[in-house]
Amino acid sequence: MHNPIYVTQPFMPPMEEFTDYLKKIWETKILTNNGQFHQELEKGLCDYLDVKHISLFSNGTLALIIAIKALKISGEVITTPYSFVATTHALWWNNIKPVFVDIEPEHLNLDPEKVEAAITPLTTAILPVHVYGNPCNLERLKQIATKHNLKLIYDAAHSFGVSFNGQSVLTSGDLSVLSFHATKNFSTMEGGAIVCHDESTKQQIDNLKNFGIIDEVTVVTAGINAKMNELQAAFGLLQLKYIDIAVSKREKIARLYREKLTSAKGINLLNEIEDVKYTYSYFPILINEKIYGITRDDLYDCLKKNNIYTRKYFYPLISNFPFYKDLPSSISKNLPIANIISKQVLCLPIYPDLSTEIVLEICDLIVNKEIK
Ligand code: T4K
Repeated sequence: MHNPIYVTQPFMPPMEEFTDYLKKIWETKILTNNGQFHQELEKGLCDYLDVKHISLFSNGTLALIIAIKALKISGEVITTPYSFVATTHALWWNNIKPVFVDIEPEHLNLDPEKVEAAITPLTTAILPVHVYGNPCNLERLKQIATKHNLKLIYDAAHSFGVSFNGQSVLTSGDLSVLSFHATKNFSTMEGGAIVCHDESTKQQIDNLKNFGIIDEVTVVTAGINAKMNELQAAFGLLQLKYIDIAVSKREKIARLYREKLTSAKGINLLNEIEDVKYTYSYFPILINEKIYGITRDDLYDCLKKNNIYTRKYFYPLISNFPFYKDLPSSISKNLPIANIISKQVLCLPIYPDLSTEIVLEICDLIVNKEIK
């Protein structure tokens, strides 16, 4: 049998090229605090992502926490239960009450049509997620946020390089937050970023991630330490050099899955949205056990026996974790679609070095249920 196949693996650039960066770091002895590579990566990402300002962070979760802090959000925030826990944890770290609203069934993002009913006098913001890189309904969410004078922060952890109608999704909302974790399609090992639209917000965010320090004798706010270091930034610069190759390999894998699984009975794929440029960070399938014949969990176990490690992103729902389950908005009757989808979803392996042979093997196992 082949080696274990994981849901993802980072794209590793040639090691010699990283050694060149290491040599420079050893020469200059600058390891962190807005060093040369940090500055180069911020500039490189602004150019590549076609955004005005970006602030790098040591990870995506701290970037989310600071994004919420920077906009002085308080009270209640409307968000999705169908995400990685960090989305809601970032609210908790800001003493904010999460208010969960259900997702729409087509692309599994926060359903804008259900948002307004959840707004109260305490609501100050909306925190949606572009789940698996499928853009949320940007226009509708903007309308609602404007009408009710709410801030709009997108958790764009899955949306590196995604654009809609030729424009980066990161330009939507007040702020967008990226994750550059090892499992993401662009990685700095651990890392993240906030995208904002003006210089003064960027300055404020930079202050918040660096203790509030302006210069040797000036501290303007009670900031935290959430800086990206030079090793992370150097790795990011190399990732950026190879990102288009990495994405095109992912695209090939996604197309092959689509071709082989489209007509599989009981397996549903998410439709791609027209005019979206995808970067294929995840490949979710939904298993309708009545038609497919076995449950999502059975399929997960069977693939595992074949050394293929899929993931149930996102099960359990955030609203079902003990920590959040007693919130009024967590009751399952409020979140019927999210509850159904989280029991059906399975994310299949997708990463640049995944071979065609393995993708075909995975598809065969799923379609023919020839699972030993
Ligand atoms: N918002 C959203 C919507 C997110 O999805 C995330 C993170 C965040 C916010 C927070 O951003 P960060 O603070 O993480 O930057 C993973 C990641 O830890 C997490 O970053 C990610 N979302 C989440 C969806 O998935 P796990 O617990 O599933 O990861 P893990 O360690 O089991 O890795 C999955 C597979 O990847 C492994 O089986 C093997 C492979 N792998 C993993 C690592 C860490 C590697 O090949 N190399 C590695 O170094 O959470």
